[in-house]
Amino acid sequence: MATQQDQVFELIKQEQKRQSEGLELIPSENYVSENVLKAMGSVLTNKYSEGYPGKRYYGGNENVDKIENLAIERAKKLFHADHANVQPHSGANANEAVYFAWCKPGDTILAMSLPAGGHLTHGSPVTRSAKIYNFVGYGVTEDGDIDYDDLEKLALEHKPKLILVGYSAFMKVPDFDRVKAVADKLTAETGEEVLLMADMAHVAGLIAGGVHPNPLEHGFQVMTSTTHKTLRGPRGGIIVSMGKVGNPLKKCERTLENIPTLIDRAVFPGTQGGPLEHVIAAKAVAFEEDLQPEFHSYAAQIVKNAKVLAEELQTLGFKLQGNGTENHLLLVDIKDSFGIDGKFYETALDKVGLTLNANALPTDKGGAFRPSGVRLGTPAMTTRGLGEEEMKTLAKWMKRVAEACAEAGDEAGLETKNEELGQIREEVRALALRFPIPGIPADAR
Ligand code: DSN
Repeated sequence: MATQQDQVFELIKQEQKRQSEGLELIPSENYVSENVLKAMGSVLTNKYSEGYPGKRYYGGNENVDKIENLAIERAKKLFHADHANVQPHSGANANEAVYFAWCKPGDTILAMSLPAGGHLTHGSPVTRSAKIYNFVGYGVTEDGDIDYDDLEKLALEHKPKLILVGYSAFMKVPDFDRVKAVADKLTAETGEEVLLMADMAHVAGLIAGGVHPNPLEHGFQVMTSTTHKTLRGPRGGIIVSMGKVGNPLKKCERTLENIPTLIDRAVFPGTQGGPLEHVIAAKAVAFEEDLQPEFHSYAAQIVKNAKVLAEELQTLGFKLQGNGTENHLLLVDIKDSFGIDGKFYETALDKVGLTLNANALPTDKGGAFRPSGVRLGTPAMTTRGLGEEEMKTLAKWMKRVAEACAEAGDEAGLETKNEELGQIREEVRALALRFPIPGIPADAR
């Protein structure tokens, strides 16, 4: 009989097969390189290193210090930042640390609301942050852009300490200058500094690859991100910022200039303990990969693929929020396009090896479990080498599955479509196997 450990490795093998034989359309997922995997699976996981390079609370950190410094320097170079904190365990932790660095309990934070396309950690009532700070949510216009007039009106009315631009289901390029002008107007009125923060988790790789503006070059002081989406690193978070870099072990005044030091103190000891140095090493490896010229081509191809996919889907009758995309992400109104809900469509696509997620639309009536939309994107497929031709093939499969769903009526009715879905599954598998995933041994594909 297999031991517990054997079962884990068997399940990892099955996951390798699932990833190899299907296509990943979830816009927040990607595939890391073999070197990123190697760094993550290293002995660095054995080490405690609370504190920062040169200022640790444990001995034996001479190698870890050098690794963390490499990650910091590479992140600064990628985003043209004065400072980088590479310790956040996730994007959620990164966001929480920034709120904690700058705001006091009860302070107001203005962020895009979740239904409009914002993120859970931007003030959803179910989160810890929302119990500490007073979040006010701005919306999007009918064509899917930020409602800048609404943002300005709410800013002048609620006088936030922090304005946050960032999102999980948004396909436009934000006008950072416009938001900076709102913050300046607010400061002129109140005499108080306003922190401008951008959560660029979805598009950080596009920024690093030079195909999306960098908020730090448009008057924002802080940018948070996950490292595992378009940046193609390990699961984790980072915070890059502009300002004076001080000693993180010493208290400092709450001013915009001191933001880098306030953030360091908010990450450790404010909100986290020991950093995950094996993950930080993998971040350093990924950032070096992101600094290479090939990464610029990769980022440009992500956007090109997304635009082709959007056009092809529209030609086939899919209605897209925002009438297309300016980045890596598409939001499809599947209810309006084919009369089926997003969860049903997600389930049917899973059966053919195409993975995406059901997603609420800004004015959705379907609720969180039966939303009218699905969200998809091109970063993972582009890493595997799929190009414009494959995007057209993908759109056709999506149409066939949508029609099968419409004819089947509901999940139970899909049984009658087994033959058609089985045929599409074989076509998807054949194409997927032509594009190997980095880091997966050939015998596991
Ligand atoms: N869960 C991520 C996404 O899919 O967008 C955000 O944290």
